[in-house]
Amino acid sequence: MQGSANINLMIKAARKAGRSLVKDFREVENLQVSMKGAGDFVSRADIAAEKIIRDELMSARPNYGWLGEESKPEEGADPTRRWIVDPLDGTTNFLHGLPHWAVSIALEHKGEIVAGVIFDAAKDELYWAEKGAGAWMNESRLRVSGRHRMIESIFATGLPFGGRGELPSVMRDLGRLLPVCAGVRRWGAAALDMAYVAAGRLDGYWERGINAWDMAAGVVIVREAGGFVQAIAKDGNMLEDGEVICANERIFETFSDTIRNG
Ligand code: LIP
Repeated sequence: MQGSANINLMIKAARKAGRSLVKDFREVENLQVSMKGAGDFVSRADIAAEKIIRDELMSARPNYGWLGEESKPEEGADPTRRWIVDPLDGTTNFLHGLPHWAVSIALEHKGEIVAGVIFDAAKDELYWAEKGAGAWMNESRLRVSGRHRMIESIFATGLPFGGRGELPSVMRDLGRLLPVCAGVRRWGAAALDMAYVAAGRLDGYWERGINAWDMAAGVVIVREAGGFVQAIAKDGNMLEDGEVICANERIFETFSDTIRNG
């Protein structure tokens, strides 16, 4: 599958950052770790990976804006386009030696995510999509699952850490969902949860209290794989609200009703 110049640039940056992260992951016990807030870690690995991505993308497209987890946001000379980047989604997994983390890079144009790359470097699985061109994992086309019965479906979410305020809502969500589905997973990397929905490994995913960079690339990848993605609040804006719900198109309505209305 041939991609555009932008997606090729994003893939190149994700692979380069992925190589640096794999090296750091091998010696993870030697990394200096600091805390940005309760339960929110950062290490030399995240910062080095973000620099690699930023250098690649911003030298090729100096007029685009920038929003990255580990650096200051920047408005570009072209105010309609910006990169949205999480150099290491699943930092807590990474720092505990759990091989479930990813690089996530998205391109937004006029408020819409038009291209996304999620690279699971530890498993060499590269998920990517461009609006109108389908979603892919390495060379294979992605398609969401076909399940339509809640009781046969599995979902993923994130659990708020460090005293974050979403705990009561998440407990309420779980109370509504667990009795009617086949299971709920918590893997700790939002970008991969969305990639797994696109790949049909999960039937749906929702999470409250995350950031634009955790979900941006996943939005276009799930949509291009045939799934639905929305803000949890019906007329909300996912990236601004930091809340997202997605699923295959057959189960989305029942799943989102369960989360929204019980
Ligand atoms: C993490 C997410 C995880 C979520 C955490 C956190 P980070 O991103 O991917 O699923 O539950 O709140 O945001 O901080 O590792 O990039």
